[in-house]
Amino acid sequence: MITAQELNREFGSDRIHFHTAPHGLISAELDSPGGKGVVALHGAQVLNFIPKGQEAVLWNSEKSWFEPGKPIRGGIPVCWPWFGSHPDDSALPSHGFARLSEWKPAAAGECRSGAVFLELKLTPQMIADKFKNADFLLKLRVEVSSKLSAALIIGNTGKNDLSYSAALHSYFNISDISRIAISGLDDSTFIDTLDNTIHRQQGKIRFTAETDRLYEDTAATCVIDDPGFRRRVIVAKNGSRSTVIWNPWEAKSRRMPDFGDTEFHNMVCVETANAGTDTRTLTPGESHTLQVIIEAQNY
Ligand code: TA6
Repeated sequence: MITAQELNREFGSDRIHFHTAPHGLISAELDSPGGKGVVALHGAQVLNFIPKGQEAVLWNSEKSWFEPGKPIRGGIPVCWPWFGSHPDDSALPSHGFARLSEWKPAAAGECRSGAVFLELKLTPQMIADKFKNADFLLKLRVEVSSKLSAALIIGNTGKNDLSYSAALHSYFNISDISRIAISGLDDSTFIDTLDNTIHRQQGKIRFTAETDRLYEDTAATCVIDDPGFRRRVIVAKNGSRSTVIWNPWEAKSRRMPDFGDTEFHNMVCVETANAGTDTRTLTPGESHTLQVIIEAQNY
């Protein structure tokens, strides 16, 4: 098991530092002039993004697990090779195995722009036998500046087509779910996954109850307007034609052991996906990049 000390020797710098948290998981701190990012090797999960002079942009549950084989509740979970429940076997973990696996650093450093980057990788050889179902190379490239970019690069290294669904399942830190509004999906069609009905979005999205929607055929940038924090959080994307919007509200929060009963007030998910009709198939040798770019603007 590689140590933070060994990782600092190979990838560390005055802007990149690996450390082992009390719960035993290793994460990297990316410290750029414009802001700071924290990325766990477990699941290649961005845990937080704190632009200079701002509140944390990403949300983390106080009740999150930080254990091998379990998902971390918050930040940007990497959902792959399936989004939601497995299409054929509901006994398999929700949102696939990428977020449950230990990824390895592949590259780290500073971009000419001054952004600080870390690249993590996952191969079939690195995952538990029960998930050995394809030849793939996954990379997650995180770049931190005054913005945060997270790009999941999926490569088909096998001789057969590779089909999957995916999402960068971003949890955002907000002042109060009943005060925010999300724009950008106006007029888009969405599936309300709570009752599988189809609707067209009229105007901004506001929250008064459990909300779990898959917006289809949209490459739109979403904007979370948060008057309580006096800021807009801009969620742009590339390589995605589907966006999921989720808040569990109270009853579902109480059913999740790794989610505080009242934490739903202070989080919302805007998820950058390849899900629903936007699932992808890669031919041998082909790759695809699913990217989210996050920026917070005070007002
Ligand atoms: O955000 C969409 C969703 O599929 C919701 O239905 C909810 O289950 C959420 O993901 C969290 O899933 P998780 O497996 O992380 O508890």
